[in-house]
Amino acid sequence: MKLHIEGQPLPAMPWEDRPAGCNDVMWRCSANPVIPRNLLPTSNSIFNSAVVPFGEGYAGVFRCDDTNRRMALHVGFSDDGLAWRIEPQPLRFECDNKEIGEWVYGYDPRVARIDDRWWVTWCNGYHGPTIGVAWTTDFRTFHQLENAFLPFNRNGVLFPRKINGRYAMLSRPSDNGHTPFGDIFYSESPDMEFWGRHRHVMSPAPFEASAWQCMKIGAGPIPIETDEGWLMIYHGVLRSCSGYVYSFGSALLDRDKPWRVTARCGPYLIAPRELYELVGDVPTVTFPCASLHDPATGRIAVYYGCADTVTGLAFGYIDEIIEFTKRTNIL
Ligand code: BMA
Repeated sequence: MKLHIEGQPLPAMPWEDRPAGCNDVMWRCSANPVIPRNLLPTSNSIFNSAVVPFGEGYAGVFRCDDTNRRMALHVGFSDDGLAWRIEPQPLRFECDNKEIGEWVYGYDPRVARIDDRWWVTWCNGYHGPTIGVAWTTDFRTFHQLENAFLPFNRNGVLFPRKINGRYAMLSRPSDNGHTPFGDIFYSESPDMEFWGRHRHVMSPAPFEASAWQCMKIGAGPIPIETDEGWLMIYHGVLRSCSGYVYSFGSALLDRDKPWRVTARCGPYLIAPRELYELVGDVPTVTFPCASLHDPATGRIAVYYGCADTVTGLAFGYIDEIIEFTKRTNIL
């Protein structure tokens, strides 16, 4: 039986067929890195960014660190998902509360469409990193709400619909530094302001079972709903002799109780291998924050930060990723 995948039709999404001779579950775009570090005259690096279908094309919220090495978010637009026009001015949120709306820093955005709003979550500086929440309908004006959690937290990723009547978010409690630990949790909210009913989703894997994800993990793109459950693509970190190595893989979450993991891959989908993933401001990082998919063909394109410097794209088929997740399950 054909897998049912939720989502809006996207037949013209960025895509390349699997290269001849490639046996990998996911493969890289031949134009990688699709977003260079200096797309803006003032950018040191553009990576870990979020894109969504918008109007006739695409919109996004991009992590652009400037040449002061300050972390900022910028809005961008694209006709094809590959060539981006990124606004030179940093995104500024409108907020009723001065204390919450005061900009300190922001990074690693995600964007989820829920009904007729696009919701941005990002790692927001408020006495340390926590999860900022804002919405827009036009990618011009963004309305910022309260931070979802107490510091310290990172990798806040919304589900694309209410679950059991409430908004739902994955996150990863952390510390104020280069967090050497981290589990994924699930939280619910009636209104996007008050978050509770926190549930544990998953911990790093045992080193002996799957070393690329043995130190910390964090959710990546917005989960995709299928009749096999929610497909969650997430990053995992290994500490090697020369530092942290960020790879990504996939897990399946129960549709109604998404804190229940039904399958989790052993091998990674993508790990730092190409020069632009191995060399940059932070070497050996592949960090996914967004994906586009077309339900009818099952195609998925994952946007991922490369070496904290540029942005790459990787392609795959959702049914093959699900089959891989179940076949290599380490639970
Ligand atoms: C994490 C985040 C990411 C970054 C990664 C590797 O803690 O700060 O933005 O890509 O480290 O440096």
